[in-house]
Amino acid sequence: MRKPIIAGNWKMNKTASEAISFVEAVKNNIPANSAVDSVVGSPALFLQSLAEAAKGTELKVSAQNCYFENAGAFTGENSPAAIADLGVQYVIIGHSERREYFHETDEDINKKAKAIIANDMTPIVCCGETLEQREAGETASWIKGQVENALDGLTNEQVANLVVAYEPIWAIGTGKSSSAADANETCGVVRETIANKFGQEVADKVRIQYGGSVKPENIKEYMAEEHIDGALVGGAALEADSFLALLEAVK
Ligand code: G2H
Repeated sequence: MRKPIIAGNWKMNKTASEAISFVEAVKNNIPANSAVDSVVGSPALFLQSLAEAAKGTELKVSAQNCYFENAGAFTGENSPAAIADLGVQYVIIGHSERREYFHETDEDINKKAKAIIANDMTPIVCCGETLEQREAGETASWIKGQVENALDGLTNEQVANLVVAYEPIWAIGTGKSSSAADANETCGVVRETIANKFGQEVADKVRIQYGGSVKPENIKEYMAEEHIDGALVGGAALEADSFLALLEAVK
């Protein structure tokens, strides 16, 4: 049985006081004996205060990005070693917004995955196709390539313990969610790709999230699908009430 994982991705939203208010409102209200991992993905600026505020609770903190070197002359970047030292447990990598606006490549994402794991954190590795690719029937081959490249060189154990987030780009922040059946089909492609490269046992363990306009009203449909083990949620994870409603829906 794979434990469900719900991760909020705030993107570039909130001030420091808004971020802390969210964590204070959420951290002690996570469903008791929760059968779901609850994660909040914050801008780097607030990671330290959020990790301190969430310490000892069921709420875990995620960065939205990091660099792949631990230290050096990389002006403006954030070290995975320094992020881990704050008590942060997850890092989202390869989000389509980072690939598109900041020109991140599969190779960067692979290096970041290795650096995150080396610092005892869990990568949430994003993949997803554009509308043009979907309409051209290229979704499966594109996702297969992204997953193979992102995970290249990792051990079976490392892959079994990470999280993959499938986010069709055309469903991100648009209100146009993928149907649960379509999302499941592509999450199945992710699992099959992992099975072919790392073996069925690893594929059975790895957790795969769906992301793209998930909200409390539709999350149950996704979670009912065979290959969907959680959600990466943007807009509907910005407010504490909505985030808690997502957790309640899957507990
Ligand atoms: C997809 C998702 C969060 P939203 O990017 O990663 O955002 O739920 O707003 O579509």
